[in-house]
Amino acid sequence: MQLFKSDYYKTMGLAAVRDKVMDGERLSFEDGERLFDCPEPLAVGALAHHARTRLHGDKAFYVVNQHVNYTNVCVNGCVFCAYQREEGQSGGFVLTREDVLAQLADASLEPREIHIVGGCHPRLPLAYFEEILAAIRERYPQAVLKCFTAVEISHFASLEGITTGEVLTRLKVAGLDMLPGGGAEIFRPAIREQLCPRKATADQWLAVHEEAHGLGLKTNCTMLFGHIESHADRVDHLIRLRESQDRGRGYTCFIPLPFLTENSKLSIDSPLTGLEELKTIAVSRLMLDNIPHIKAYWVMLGVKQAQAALKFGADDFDGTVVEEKIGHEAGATSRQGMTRIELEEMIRGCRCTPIERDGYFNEV
Ligand code: V47
Ligand code: SF4
Repeated sequence: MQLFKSDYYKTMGLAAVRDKVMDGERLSFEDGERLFDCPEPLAVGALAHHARTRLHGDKAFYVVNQHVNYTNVCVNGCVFCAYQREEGQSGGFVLTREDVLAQLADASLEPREIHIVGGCHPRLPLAYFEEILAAIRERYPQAVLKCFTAVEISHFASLEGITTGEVLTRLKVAGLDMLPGGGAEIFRPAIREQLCPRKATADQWLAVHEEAHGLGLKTNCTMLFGHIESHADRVDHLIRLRESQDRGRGYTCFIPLPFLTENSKLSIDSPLTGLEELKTIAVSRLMLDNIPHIKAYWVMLGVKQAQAALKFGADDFDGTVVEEKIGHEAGATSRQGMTRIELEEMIRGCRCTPIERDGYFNEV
């Protein structure tokens, strides 16, 4: 393939990076910056596609899953978040355990993954979450319960006056299998303090994931990009995740989340281009050599961009989702939910082979 010729990469300033990718060698911080500086996104994308193909061939994964958001009331008030409401503010909601069960039942799916997250509510006790998990565990024994971000786990711990380890242990007993990847945002303190000064710090976020790994729980991880962060901040974030994975091997999937600007208090000078989104997904695949899967989250990317991402390093299309609030409050124009048949058509449309998976990425 012309794109892989070393002369071509020499003109892009990426000859050494190309050789490392071809040899399966780990990329450095400077390599990550060089990839972002490359003027030609296709050159970066081709390397990421090579790395993705080496891992997964032409497979693209999807899951029959369902998202439930139990509350939008949150004490953190992150500046980018269009979803959050103050307690008592109009539009605020809290679901009861019965509401959660009814939402799951309404979809008439047999989900293999149930994704439950919400705001950091000032008063919901840990018992509320234990009861929800236990009830779902009983009704959906086949589903992987991927619930509560590290930020929520830290919040539950401080409300209850117990450690995050105790929270994780109690939730695991109630039925928790996995933590979703949300709340990571950007780790570097100078950016995090401007985006979300009240939520768990980067060190706390990483510590909760590593504690979860120690308890045998798998987790995902994310990066929110395209706001006030620099390329170096993105590379730093990816390397911190890679180092964390070296310590515990518990991360299954990385989800790059492009910042959606609607209804947000955060105004930015230059919104992301589609190519910058794709390049960031590609650099993520290349830097995160120890995280098996990269998700093209169609809800936030839009379906067509998620399809393109499958050629820029991503190998997972997420799933049926059913109803999503966080991205849609922020202006996501993607629809609510897709069927298994539609997901397979989208994947085949990119000449990839659709593979249905469970929450742990086992093929089903
Ligand atoms: O933590 C909030 C992000 C995340 C905006 O683990 C925004 O499988 C863009 O983490 N524009 C929640 N993003 C979503 C998430 C996720 C989604 C799907 C699968 C998994 C998984 C995880 O959404 C938040 C935050 O980083 N977010 N506001 C916004 N305006
Ligand atoms: Fe709360 Fe999460 Fe929104 Fe931050 S991103 S305000 S923690 S709901």
